[in-house]
Amino acid sequence: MKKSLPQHLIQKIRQAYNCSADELPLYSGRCERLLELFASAFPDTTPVHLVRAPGRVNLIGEHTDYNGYPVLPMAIDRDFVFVIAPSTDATVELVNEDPRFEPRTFGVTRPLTPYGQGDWGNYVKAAVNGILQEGKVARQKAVGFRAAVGGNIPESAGLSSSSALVVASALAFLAVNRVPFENHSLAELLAHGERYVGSEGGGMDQAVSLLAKAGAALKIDFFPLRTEAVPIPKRFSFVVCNSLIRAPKSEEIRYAYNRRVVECRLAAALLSKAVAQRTGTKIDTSLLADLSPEKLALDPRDINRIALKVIGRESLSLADVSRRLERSVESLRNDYCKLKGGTILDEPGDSFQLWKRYRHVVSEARRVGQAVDALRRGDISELGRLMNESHASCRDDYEISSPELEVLVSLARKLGALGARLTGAGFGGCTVNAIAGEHTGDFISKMQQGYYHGFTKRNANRDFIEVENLDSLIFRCRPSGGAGVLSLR
Ligand code: ADP
Ligand code: NG1
Repeated sequence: MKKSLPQHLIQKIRQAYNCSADELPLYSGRCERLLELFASAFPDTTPVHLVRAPGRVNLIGEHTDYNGYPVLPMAIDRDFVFVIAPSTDATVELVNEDPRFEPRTFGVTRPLTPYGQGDWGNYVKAAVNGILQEGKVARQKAVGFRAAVGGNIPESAGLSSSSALVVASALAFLAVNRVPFENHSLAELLAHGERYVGSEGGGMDQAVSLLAKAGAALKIDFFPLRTEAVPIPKRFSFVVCNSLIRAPKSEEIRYAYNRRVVECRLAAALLSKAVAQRTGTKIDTSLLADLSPEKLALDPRDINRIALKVIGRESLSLADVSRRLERSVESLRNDYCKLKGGTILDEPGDSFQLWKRYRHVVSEARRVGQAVDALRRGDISELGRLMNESHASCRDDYEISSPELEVLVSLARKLGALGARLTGAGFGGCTVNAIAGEHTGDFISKMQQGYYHGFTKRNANRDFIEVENLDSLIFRCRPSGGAGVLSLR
């Protein structure tokens, strides 16, 4: 039976998506479908809340978050929506509108063992586990929930479908347990909580999903988490293009991501020792942002010189780093190579690339500050220039681009993008393109023609997405508001 939404909810949905009355059915229709799914899966239960958590596109500031440096993402109008009600028996019961994701049920009063790697239920467990471990909800008194789940964020594409799922799950669990929370501390809790799935991610995705403001990008600083909305002029347009290469955080990509986290920690350890020797102050950190020119009150050129001297341009083995730090390889493994859950990252066959990683992170951090200024001034050309520089640094120094992403960015620039860069973790996934608003339609249709219609599978070993619905592969992002819980009553 068709379920319609109460009027007060329709108004709130309009606000959340920052949409016009004409566009409303697109969003409200989804909620209605989920109400129907809930009714058929749980016929004896009345739904109580609607939970929404958006994905994001990162405009600039890639792989800076776990180094303590800022980022500049915006939440997008692709999200997770849950229709929920409390359960009566301390279990979480999930049905998903997408049949690829099978129903999941788990109890919340016992320690939560993960499902197999890559299982969607792990992101829900990650949220519940994080909240229980922090003692926000007492395990023995915890109430579970029943949820009809719908998500339309392209997955494994650098648009943070996983974190949006974690955030929606956390809000659902807190809502049924009637636990109040503060968004900044919840974002910090969930950034740690998501490591339950095995990658050492930073805190950008959970923070923007929870704290975004409609119509704006969000500058995020870390340790402690601080956010500042930076309005996006209406004449700017940001278009996402999917490279058609899936970048799931399964074995290979997870290793490549975690490896970079470890490389940055080792670079910070070397640099902090050298700076301490030079200034006579003891600094013991594995966070590059603790060694910024502002924090050290040193000229950036001085720090750069010290870094080049202590790190050097060549790749380094753990044994090399151990000699330079005068510490055992074993202690370095424990202090810098340990991942969540205690596993130690294997040393890469081609050794660690510390100089390139360091150079990317500090230059990217500088670009984020400049990009915030450009956005505030309404200078889209300058923002685009910084995005192009960021892409080059991600490709050459951080080595997270792919042949398909390269084709996409160069085509986009030829077709009028003022800036084009990979977005998110990289290794595939999407690009983000800065376009002058009036050219958006033209840009999208030319990109469809140039990339998607002519796409050939160059390398049969890659994990491709089939070109079916172009609207989910190339689209203009609407800067949307952060996650929330709406009452259905
Ligand atoms: P991303 O960059 O999108 O966060 P990840 O590879 O880290 O990519 O996470 C993607 C995972 O999130 C998927 O493998 C799946 O488990 C989960 N996921 C994404 N979309 C959905 C969905 N609509 N329903 C259920 N789970 C989803
Ligand atoms: P995506 O693109 O969602 O996998 C990851 C990290 C971010 C950040 C970016 C790179 C997670 C959950 N997210 O994002 O924290 O480091 O890569 O900028 O691991």
